[in-house]
Amino acid sequence: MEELRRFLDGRVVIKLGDITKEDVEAIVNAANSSLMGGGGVDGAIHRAGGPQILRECKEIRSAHYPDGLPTGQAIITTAGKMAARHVIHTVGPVYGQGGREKAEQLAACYRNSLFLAAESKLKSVAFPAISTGVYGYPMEEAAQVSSRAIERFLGSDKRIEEVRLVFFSRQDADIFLKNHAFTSHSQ
Ligand code: AR6
Repeated sequence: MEELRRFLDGRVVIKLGDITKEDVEAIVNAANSSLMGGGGVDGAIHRAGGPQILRECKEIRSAHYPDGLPTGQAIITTAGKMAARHVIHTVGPVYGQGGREKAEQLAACYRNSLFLAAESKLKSVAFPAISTGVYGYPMEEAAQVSSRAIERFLGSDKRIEEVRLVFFSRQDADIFLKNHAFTSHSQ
């Protein structure tokens, strides 16, 4: 897993690799509102973690979200067989009309996932680039929205020590690094 850069006094790490291998307290899943699994990073997380994750998602659906998890919200399960201890499942927006609303929903995914991690006393969280695969959000725009949301959260809440942004391809990482809105670099 290759580390590319750090921002915000080292609290944000940009990496290249497969998020299912990340050794952090929580990895974030780019799920859909059914919470029943899917393709992309969602499929990879359920495969790597095993059936326990789906069992917990089903319980959470029936107890709290019979109609599905709304876009922008987040829930937490254990991580099954993965190195991480927990999975935070969030639902990104499907890109399309209503750019401002989509950006607000994408920012909410990052904010709500970080808040849930902090409330659960988890100090390190790894994110994939939510919505930038099947859901079609351009990486250039997602880079700005996600970095702003992360910086704002970390500025006002000191409980999370490390946020890793894990990109699956070098090309995606490069687009992120050209378009992010982090205000301070460190290393
Ligand atoms: N590690 C890190 N990043 C990954 C991995 C991985 N193992 N696999 C894919 N990515 P996507 P979305 C990147 O499509 O756009 C699912 O079917 C990928 O290159 O996984 O939010 C769900 O069930 C891309 O940059 O999520 C939903 O129905 C990013 O992860 C829908 O897709 C997100 O791509 C969600 O779509």
